Amino acid sequence: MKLIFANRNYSTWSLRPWLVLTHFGIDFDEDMVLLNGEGWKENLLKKSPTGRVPVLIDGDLTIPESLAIIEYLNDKYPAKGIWPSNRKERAIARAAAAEMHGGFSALRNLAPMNLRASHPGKVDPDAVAGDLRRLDRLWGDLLSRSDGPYLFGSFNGADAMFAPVAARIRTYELAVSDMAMEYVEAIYALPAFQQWLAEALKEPWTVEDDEIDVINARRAQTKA
Ligand SMILES: N[C@@H](CCC(=O)N[C@@H](CS)C(=O)NCC(=O)O)C(=O)O
Repeated sequence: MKLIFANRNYSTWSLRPWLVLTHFGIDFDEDMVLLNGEGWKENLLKKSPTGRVPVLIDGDLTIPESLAIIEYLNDKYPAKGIWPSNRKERAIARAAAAEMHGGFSALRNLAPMNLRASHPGKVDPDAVAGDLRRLDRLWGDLLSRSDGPYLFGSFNGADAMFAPVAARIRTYELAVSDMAMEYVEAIYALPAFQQWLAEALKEPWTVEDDEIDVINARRAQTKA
């Protein structure tokens, strides 16, 4: 089984299935592609039918979507607990994961993951206030039910989906509840996350489109 993924510093969708594979001790090969540099998109299109990553390849099967990869891993390794074993809990976990996959667009567009960076105050708080309110509510409800430290007690697929949000909260020092902050710390404490972070910090590449100063300058131009 092989996971094709991109720049660890920036690639949120890559991080999610990589965390599941690594945390649950599933053996896999890595194939890293770049989201920067001459011909990067052509290279990506040669490896991925969607021109995007992550892609999981298992024999003759190609899965080019993060959430579908996590579902496949759960199907293939049902005893690992990638989703909760209880049917209702599993439905709640899947709903949270799907909400992350399809929602939180302000956070995703205006606060790109940039693991090496520290940019407090550079994200317009009003623009992301609605997403942060929802996050506080969702994480708060799930953590109160599970008693933490992860959304369903121990780390699972839902936490993998939200891990890049934890990184954004740290990088931009976004204002969230104390409970959400504790959850951010729990994500950072996960050995698999630390492993990804350590590799990310070694990367020399810059993806301009994911740099907050570039995003803010573009927003200012559009408003002018
Ligand atoms: N819906 C896809 C999104 C994948 C995605 O947008 N990946 C980014 C990297 S984080 C990408 O490949 N970007 C390249 C591009 O937009 O050309 C998923 O969940 O896997």
